[in-house]
Formats: sequence, C-alpha cells, structure tokens
Amino acid sequence: MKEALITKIISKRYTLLTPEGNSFVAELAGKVRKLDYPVVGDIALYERYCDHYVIQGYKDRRNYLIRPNLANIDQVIVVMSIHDPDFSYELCNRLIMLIEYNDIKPILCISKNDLSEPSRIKEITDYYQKIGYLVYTTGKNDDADFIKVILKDKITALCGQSGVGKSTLLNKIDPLLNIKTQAISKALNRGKHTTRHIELYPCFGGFLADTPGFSAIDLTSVDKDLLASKISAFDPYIGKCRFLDCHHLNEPDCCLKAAVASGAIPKTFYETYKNLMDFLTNNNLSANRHRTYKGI
Ligand SMILES: Nc1nc2c(ncn2[C@@H]2O[C@H](COP(=O)(O)OP(=O)(O)O)[C@@H](O)[C@H]2O)c(=O)[nH]1
Ligand SMILES: [Mg+2]
Ligand SMILES: [Zn+2]
Repeated sequence: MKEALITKIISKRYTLLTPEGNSFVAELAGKVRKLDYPVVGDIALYERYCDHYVIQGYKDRRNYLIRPNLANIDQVIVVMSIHDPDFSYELCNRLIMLIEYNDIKPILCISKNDLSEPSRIKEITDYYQKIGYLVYTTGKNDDADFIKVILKDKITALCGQSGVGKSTLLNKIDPLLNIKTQAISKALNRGKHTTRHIELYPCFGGFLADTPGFSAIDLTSVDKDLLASKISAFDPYIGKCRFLDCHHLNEPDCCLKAAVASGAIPKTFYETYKNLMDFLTNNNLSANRHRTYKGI
C-alpha cells in the first residue's frame, strides 16, 4: 500500500499529496466504516486501480483533534494579544494545557506589543519562558519572520480568540495565503447547510492548517488522571510525590505543590490546572459530548 498526506477533504473527495510532491484526488474504499474515516492530516494508505485512487485506511495517528478536525498536528501557535482583547493568563494557560494534553506542542505568540509597556510584555514572556515554553512577540512595527522558520517540516495550526491578530500575522508572512483562506471561509460560511472544510496549505517548507482559529478545545475525552503528566511545565515534578497517583490537589507531600510554593511554577499557572480538574470532576462529560470549557 502506498502512503500520502491528506491535505483536503470535500464531500468524500480526498486530496492526497505524495512524498514525491504529486497531488491527486482519491476516494474512500466502501468497506471503511464511518468511525474509521480519515481526516485532514492523516497519512492515507491507498492503492491505484486503473484510473482512480482508493484509500483503504490510514496510518496510526500521533494526535487527533475533533474541532478543528485534524490529525497529526505538530504544533499550535497560540496567539494572545496584550490588549484589545486584553491578555488573560487563565485563557492562555488553559489553551497550553489542552494542546499539550492532545500531544501537540504549543508555541506562544504575544501580539499587539505596540499597545503596551515593554515591562508588561517582559512579565508575560518571562512567566512562560521560565516554565519551558517558546514565546515570540509581535506587533504593528514587527515582521513575523519567526513563523517562517518554525513552519519548516511541521504541520502547524493557529489558535486564539477572534481579534487577536491571527489574520494580520498570516498576511505578514504570505498575503496570498491569507487571501486564499479568507475567501474560502467566507464562501463556505455563507449557506446554512455548508460545512466548513479544513485545508493544509504548503507554506515555508511545512503545512499550515487554515482553521479560522479556535479558542476552545474539546474536553470530552480529557482524563483527569493523565492531565498533569501531559503538561510539560510539570515534567520535573511528576512521579516524585508521596502518592504515585497524586492528582496534586489536596494530597500531602506533593512535589508539584511544593514547586508552586517555592515559586518555580507560577501560582496562577497551577490554579488553571486546578480549575480544569474541578471542571472535569464536577461535570459528567460522558453524558454531555462535545462540551467545551469556556469560563475564564
Ligand atoms: N495595534 C495593533 N493592532 C493590530 C495588530 N495586529 C492586528 N491588529 C488589529 O487587530 C484587529 C484584529 O486583527 P485580525 O488579524 O483580524 O484578528 P483575528 O481575528 O485574530 O484574525 C484588526 O483591526 C487589526 O488591524 C498589532 O500588532 N498591533
Ligand atoms: Mg481572522
Ligand atoms: Zn502531587
């Protein structure tokens, strides 16, 4: 069976891109069950029959998001503006944690740095760099060339609230790409019955998912026994508490809480973790599918 990346799906027409750079449309084999349908980002396993291509399945996924419906994303750029809308540690922390929970690397981009004092930008940058996250800042007078470098060989998506400057960023790196994604979103969002499709665009040696930017991540399948172990900022402390199954909430001799007390982990970062754990404990998520956590 041959392998190719799925870059676009429009009503059962799958656009594949081979490692050699050839692109063509394939269909799905009839035997594939609905639950096993591949999504954009999947590596399809296909065969050629005379004049058409048939997808028989896809390779194991490294990760999978329901909304946006994407597989094998390497990284998500979390765009957070310093002002208008105001920066929120709680929202930023929550996005980081849920992205990491899904085995995807978050990269922070603090935008609109022209709207704030340099000291405020430094405070935010320091907060995240200290616990191991990659942070970039950008603004009216900056280029966004950092994106060109980090896209190489990766599948990248953008997330962040509406108005933080995602389109402006894309426009700075590639005006054509932005016009293309906007035109498609507009055309597809018009009719009531149109479903928005997602597409991976080749961009600076990697792929950019043209999601309009999501700011909430599905919590349906978050396992609270696993959450802490997925958060990279907590790595140095995991497995060192008195109880091996410590949830780092009310247990005695908790190494993570000690790190918060010593200032190694910001208190507000830990509080976001606690809020997420409270939410997961207090909501019967299995009875309420596709629930997202929106409270700030
Ligand atoms: N001052 C300032 N305004 C910005 C910057 N980036 C974007 N904006 C403005 O913020 C608004 C929303 O930007 P947009 O890119 O559409 O945000 P999106 O909803 O995340 O795609 C627009 O009015 C932009 O002109 C920036 O770096 N500095
Ligand atoms: Mg936009
Ligand atoms: Zn603990």
